[in-house]
Amino acid sequence: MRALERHGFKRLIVRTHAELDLTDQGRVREFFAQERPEFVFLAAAKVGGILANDTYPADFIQQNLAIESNVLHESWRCGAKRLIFLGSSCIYPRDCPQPIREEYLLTGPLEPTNQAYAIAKIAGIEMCAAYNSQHGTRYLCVMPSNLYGSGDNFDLMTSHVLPALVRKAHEAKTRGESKVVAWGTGRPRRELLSSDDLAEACVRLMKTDWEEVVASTPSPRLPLLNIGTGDDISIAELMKLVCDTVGFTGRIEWDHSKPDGTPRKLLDVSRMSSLGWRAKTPLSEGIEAVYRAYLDTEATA
Ligand code: GFB
Repeated sequence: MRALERHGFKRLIVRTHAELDLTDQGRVREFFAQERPEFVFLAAAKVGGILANDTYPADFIQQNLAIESNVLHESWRCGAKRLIFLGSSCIYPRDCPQPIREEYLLTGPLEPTNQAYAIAKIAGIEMCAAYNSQHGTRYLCVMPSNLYGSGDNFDLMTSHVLPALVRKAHEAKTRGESKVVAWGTGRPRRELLSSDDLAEACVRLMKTDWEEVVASTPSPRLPLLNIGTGDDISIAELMKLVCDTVGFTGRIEWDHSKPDGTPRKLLDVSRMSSLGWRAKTPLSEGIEAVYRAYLDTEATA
């Protein structure tokens, strides 16, 4: 929303989850028939961190398949000009060469902890390609790396790594604890992208001539672009940066009973660079912003 307003778009049509359940086919059909949007950004999804994905695979696959099937189909029926479908870097094979190119999709087994979510998102990519091929739609799929940003989820069981570590370090500091416990071994590496940078990339892509966008993807049958920073960091290094930012000086311990997940999922971002876009938020600034966002939620809790 902030990126669209910054680019001067006025007629923004939005609904909160409470106002419109995108898994409800009838309600989605009514909404699209009534609003007839020209440009659709499908960012809504059932999302969560590694433990949530590992614990609730049925929720992740059922809700995400329903959301994308309803929105992609009704966007076509109402004649939307363009659509951007957001997925995640976990769609790629667990052990594919790094950095990961878009062409590596479906070339190997997935990471088990998020396979249900990944297959739902891969189905969405295939649906975009199929509608483009059969119906002439202009659907583009973008795959961001791990995201952080305002409005993030700080629940310790369902959140992604950065908000979780920020909350854990803050609580350890304010409680005067001597240690903070993170999950896994700390050895996996993750590429952390600001949601504001992702939003800017998506608005720029929507404003870019369709032929130029398609020419930058692997092929019309794979309308797919990675969006990332091009750099990754180990979870252990990330935890050190978070503790420095929060001001926690105690010990960092690792709970090996929790899964590490994919060892690494660094995206090849050369296609987006060739379109003239690069992520610009330094991770240190991002961590400070997440900490400020957490303190704001704490203050209003
Ligand atoms: O961000 P995260 O939950 O998801 O975990 P994934 C990233 C890494 O951080 C894992 C470690 O190796 C975790 O073990 N980690 C350490 C922690 N401490 C914590 C903690 O307190 N909380 C969390 N959440 N992680 C997700 C996929 O995988 O990536 C989703 O399951 C989606 O489907 C998302 O694709 C972007 O990066 O491992």
